[in-house]
Amino acid sequence: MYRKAALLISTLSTIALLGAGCAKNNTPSPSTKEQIIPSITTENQPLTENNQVVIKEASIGQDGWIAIHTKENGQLGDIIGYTSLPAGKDTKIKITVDRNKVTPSLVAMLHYDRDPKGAFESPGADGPVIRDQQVIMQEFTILNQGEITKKAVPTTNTTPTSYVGVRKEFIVTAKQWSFTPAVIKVKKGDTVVLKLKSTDVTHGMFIPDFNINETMEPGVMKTIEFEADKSGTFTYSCNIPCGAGHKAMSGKLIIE
Ligand SMILES: [Cu+2]
Repeated sequence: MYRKAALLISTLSTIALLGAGCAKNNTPSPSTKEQIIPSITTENQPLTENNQVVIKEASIGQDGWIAIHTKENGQLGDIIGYTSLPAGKDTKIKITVDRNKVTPSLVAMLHYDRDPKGAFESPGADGPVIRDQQVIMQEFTILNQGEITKKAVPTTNTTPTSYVGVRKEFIVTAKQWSFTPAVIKVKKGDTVVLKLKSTDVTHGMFIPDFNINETMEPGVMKTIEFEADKSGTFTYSCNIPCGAGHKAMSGKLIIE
């Protein structure tokens, strides 16, 4: 146990220090609901067949995100996948990544969800969570890297390639009488992931153009997924009568 703690300290960050402290003293974590210490714990793992990695454990004091970065030549690279991390602690968090960009080592990093809330904006408003001047991140190894076929990247061919859709995730919060975000923007070809939640009463998520008709119960997060296979501006609205302002409760889905 002690040796493991020492190893963690030598590799990374505050989390490791805190973790080791807890392990040695065998006392419960000092975190309270008001003050959750942001942390992330990863394990080396194979990439799953459906291109997912699993984060062992993560904690955050306010709603945020976990982003997976590549690591090349010792440097942090692009974000190749992310998922939302609601305030609190979560375990076994699955994140879909871009298989063609996976590097032998990946880095999981906590990010804030700042205004405009619900959409992951990085680079942009949703910067990394920083505590004691440290970014909260942890590196892990992809054990089956050798089996992952890399797509050949043409270096001399300058023909523009058509847009390859990516997975875009949004946390959509409903409350009397609006949706946040009120505008969701993606590109044609993207996979849209909506994590639906209500903070007051039962609402609905109705997007007739994509055959979506879901209820949003307070306190329950529901994840839906669909392909943005046509471009245009579509309306999403609440279809469960939820009070005086119900009819005005709508948002725009813009697919470019
Ligand atoms: Cu309503």
